[in-house]
Amino acid sequence: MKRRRFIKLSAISAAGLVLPVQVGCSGPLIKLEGQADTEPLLKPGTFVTPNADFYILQIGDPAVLDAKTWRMAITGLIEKQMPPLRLADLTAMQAVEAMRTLKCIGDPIGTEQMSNANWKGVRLRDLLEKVVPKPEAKVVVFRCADGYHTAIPLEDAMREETLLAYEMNGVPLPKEHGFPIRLLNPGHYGTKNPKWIVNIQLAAAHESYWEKRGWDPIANVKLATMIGTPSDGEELIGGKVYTVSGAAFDAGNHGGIKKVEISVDYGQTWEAAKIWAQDTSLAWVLWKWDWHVPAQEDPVEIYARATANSGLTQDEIGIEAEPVGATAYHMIDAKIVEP
Ligand SMILES: Nc1nc2c(c(=O)[nH]1)N[C@H]1C(S)=C(S)[C@@H](COP(=O)(O)O)O[C@H]1N2
Ligand SMILES: [Mo]
Repeated sequence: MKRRRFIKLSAISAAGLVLPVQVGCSGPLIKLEGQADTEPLLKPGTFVTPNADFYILQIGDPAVLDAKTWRMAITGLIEKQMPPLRLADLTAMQAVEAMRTLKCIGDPIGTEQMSNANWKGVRLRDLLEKVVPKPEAKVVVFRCADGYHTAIPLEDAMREETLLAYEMNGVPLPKEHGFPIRLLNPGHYGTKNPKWIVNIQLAAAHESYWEKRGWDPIANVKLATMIGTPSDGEELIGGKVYTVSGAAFDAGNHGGIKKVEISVDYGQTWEAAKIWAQDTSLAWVLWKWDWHVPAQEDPVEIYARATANSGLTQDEIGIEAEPVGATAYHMIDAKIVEP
């Protein structure tokens, strides 16, 4: 029996504070042709994660901000000054709606710090064009009400997909997810998606909260697959069909997900899973595979790997989460039992 070998072994430490995530709500579903309305036996069972189920990670307690008194100044290396922005100034601008998946850089392989929502907000570049960054400005620094701070390259800030969001699944951002404003930075792990923003500063350079603690300043999302069903240690009934299911995501960094494959024979042979829900490459894909479980008692390891449109396939051997995000594919242990 094989277990994963890592290139680099280090203690697992999550970039953020893990709070309990509840399960069990239903949400809207992006359907592919011939697809049923809900997939209650799959995990994730909905394409859009309901707000109450969306993972939560931060360095301390959520900041509690009042929309009436909240202001966000844009400062630093800019040509034109602008009075601090009020929430109404942002909601009066041209709005953009987009599906985006967030994933934590500190995720050990296959854990569930990955969720997908439908967001509404404004393009960051629409604001930056108003203040006109000086030529020396190379990064955009976000300072947050909980003391968190992080920076992204100006080039990334000017991408048309980079959004300042004020709504999540049709409601104002919940307190836990950054009310009133958070950044959605495509292609990048959660660390680069700051919540409770109170100041935006154009600067030449900046060392962010997690970089000071050893984490990757770039934080590009790596190709990832997660097995949702079965869970580790689950007993599967021999002789029946069991639907193995999960999610895969590359945040568009490798051209999007091309296929997901499953192995139940220690990686000797791979079966194609069916992608049953998807949007752009900035959102996860959900997949499933019906397994005719052999009718004999046996321990079994289930592997799932994704291949991106760039041709990159996840390998059994990879790196652990710290400091740049995990890469190897997901494996779980299950057990076939007699009916
Ligand atoms: N202000 C602030 N923003 C933050 C953080 C934080 O600690 N403070 N944590 C980051 C991390 S590590 C992650 S994974 C995402 C998680 O976003 P979510 O809680 O909305 O899922 O928020 C990011 N934004
Ligand atoms: Mo994170």
